[in-house]
Amino acid sequence: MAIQRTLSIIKPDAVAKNVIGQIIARFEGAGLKVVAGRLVHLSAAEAGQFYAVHKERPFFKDLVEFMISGPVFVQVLEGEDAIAKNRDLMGATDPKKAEPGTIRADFAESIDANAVHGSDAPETAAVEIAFFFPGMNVYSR
Ligand code: IDP
Repeated sequence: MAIQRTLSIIKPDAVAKNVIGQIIARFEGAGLKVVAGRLVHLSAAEAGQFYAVHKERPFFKDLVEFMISGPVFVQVLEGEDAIAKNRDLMGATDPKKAEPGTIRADFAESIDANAVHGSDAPETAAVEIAFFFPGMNVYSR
């Protein structure tokens, strides 16, 4: 299996709960490395651009409002099969349907406030990483 990079976002609900470290510990425990990371408070334009793929969906406005409701922690995770591994650790989009022991089962309240984002494919990972970390700000280690 190849070494991959994926974009992970710890969303405003989880940042407000002060569980950034606990969530990162899940990634590290599964063998993923944080190779870039920072807190950012998105503007509505940035959140809308990031989630542009969903702009026709009925939940788009609520999603953007939620994503700008407080700071988020954006990070790049690197490791074997990082994209799928991160998605497995996150659990299902709706925390009520997420497997016990997943990040969303343990830290998320609702499908709107669901603690984390993770890229879903190599193409989206590349675009999403470049969105937050253009240029030289990602370090392999
Ligand atoms: P994902 O985050 O598990 O990849 P996506 O389908 O890409 O899920 O949706 C992006 C985000 O939009 C979700 O994490 C969730 O916050 C929100 N979302 C998705 N579906 C719904 C819905 O049916 N109602 C409300 N919010 C939704």
